[in-house]
Amino acid sequence: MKKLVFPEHFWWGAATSGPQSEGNFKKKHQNVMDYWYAKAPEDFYNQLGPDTASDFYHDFQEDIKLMKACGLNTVRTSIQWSRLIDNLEKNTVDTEAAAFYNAVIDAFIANEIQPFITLHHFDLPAELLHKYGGWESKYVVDLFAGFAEQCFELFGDRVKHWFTHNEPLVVVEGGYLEQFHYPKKVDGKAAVQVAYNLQLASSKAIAKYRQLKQDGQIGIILNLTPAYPASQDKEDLAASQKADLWYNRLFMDASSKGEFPPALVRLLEEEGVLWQTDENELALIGENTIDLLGVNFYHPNRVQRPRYSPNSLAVDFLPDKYWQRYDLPMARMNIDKGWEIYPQAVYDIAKDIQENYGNLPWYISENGMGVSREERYLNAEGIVEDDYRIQFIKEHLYWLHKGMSEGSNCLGYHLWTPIDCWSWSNAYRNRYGLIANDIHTQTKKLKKSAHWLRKTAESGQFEIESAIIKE
Ligand code: BGP
Repeated sequence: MKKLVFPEHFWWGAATSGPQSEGNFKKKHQNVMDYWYAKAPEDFYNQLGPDTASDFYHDFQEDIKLMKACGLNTVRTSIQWSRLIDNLEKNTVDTEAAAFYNAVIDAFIANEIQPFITLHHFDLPAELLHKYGGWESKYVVDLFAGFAEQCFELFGDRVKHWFTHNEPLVVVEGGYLEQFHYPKKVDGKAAVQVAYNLQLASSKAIAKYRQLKQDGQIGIILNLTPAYPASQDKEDLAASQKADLWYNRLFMDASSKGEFPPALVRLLEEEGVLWQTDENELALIGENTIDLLGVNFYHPNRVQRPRYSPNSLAVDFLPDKYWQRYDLPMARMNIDKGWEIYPQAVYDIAKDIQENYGNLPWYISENGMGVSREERYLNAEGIVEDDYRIQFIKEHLYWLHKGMSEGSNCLGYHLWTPIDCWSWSNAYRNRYGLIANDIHTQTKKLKKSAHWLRKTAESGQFEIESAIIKE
C-alpha cells in the first residue's frame, strides 16, 4: 500500500453543465443541442432529449445537499446563454433566469461549495446559428462577450472562478469535421475559422472581465492529451507532432501565451485555409491570457502516419490528413464505453504544463468513467457498487499526485459528474455520476464512489494498492 496525501485546500469537486442538468423548464430560447434534438431525435441514444435532464431546475436545493454529502468543496456548472438572455441581440437579462442562477449560486455557497462557472458548454443559442452561422461569425463572438459581461456583473460578487469555454476543440471537431455535434458539417476551412473565433470569443470575454476589475480568476477548460505516436519511426513522430499542434497547442498556446503556435499558422497558410484575422484581434488575444486552466482528460490520443500522402490530388483540407488515429493493440480499456484507460497521461500533462507553460495554475476539470446500465451493480441496499470507478479515480489521482510532488501547480481534481446526467447524442447511455439518478422518477442516491470520495476529501489522503500502479 502507498499513502497519497494531498494539499489542505485541494479542490475536491465535480463538474456538470446547465444544458445537461437543468432541464428546459421556462427557457425562452433553444440552444443548438435543443434544436438538434427537436429536428433529429433519432440521433440521440434511445431518442431521449434534454427536456428534463436531471431536473436541477426544480431539485437544485436537494441536489446541492447531495453534492455536499459527497464531500465536494467545489462544483463547476454552466450558465446557459439561451436561458439568461431574453433578447439575444440586445443582450437583455431574463429576470426569472437571473433569479434562478442567483438562487443556485447562493445554495452552493450556503453548502460551503465554491461554484465554478462556465459560460459556453457546447450550447450556443440556435437562433445565432440560423441567423449568422454561429461560431463562423465574428458578430456572434461579440454577442458572446456581451453575455459574458452580463454574467460577471450579475454573479461576480460571489463567483470567483470563471471559464469561457468548455472544450472548444469539441465544438470544432464535432460541428465542422466529424459530424458528432450539430451543425454536423464537414468543412476544414470553416473548422479553422470556428477555432479562431472561439479563441477570440474567449479572449474578448477575458478582456471584459479585466475591465470590471473583479477579484476572481478566469480561464478556459481544454481537453488536452499528448498525441502519443504509434512508434518512434520518423513518419509516426511527424504525425504526432502535427496532431499535437491541432489537438493541444492551438487553444493552449493562444489562451495561455497569447499566441497561436507559429508552426500551425505556417501549415494552415500553406494549405490556404488560415483564419481571417487582423492586428487588433491578435493584439487582444495577446493581452488577454488566462489566470487558470482546467484540463478535461478521459482517454489518450494515439496517432500514426497518415493513410495517404498529404500531396494526394483533389483532397479537401481536413487537419487529420497529417495523421490517423491509432488503436494500441491489447490496450487497457473501458470496454463498455470503448475508450482506452491510460492514467499516466495525467502525469505527462502535468509535466507539460510545468515545463512548457510556466507552471501555470491548473486543475483536472473533468475525468471520469462512463458505464451504461449501472443498475447491474446495485447491491441489496440499493447502492451502485462502482468499484471500477473508485479504482479509475485512484489511478488517475496517483499520477496527478506524482506530477504535483515534482512541482506541477495543480490545484484540484473534478470528476465528471456529480449526478448522472444527460449528454449530447449519448443522452443517458453513459453514467458517470457520484450520485445515481433514476431518470424516470428523478430518485437520486449516492453510489459507493461518493462515499469513498467523501472520506478522501475529508482526510485529504487515501491509500492505493501498489499492485495497481505500473510505472
Ligand atoms: C465531455 C463533456 C461533458 C460530458 C462528457 C461525457 O467531453 O465536456 O459535457 O458530456 O464529455 O460525455 P459522454 O456521456 O458523451 O461520454
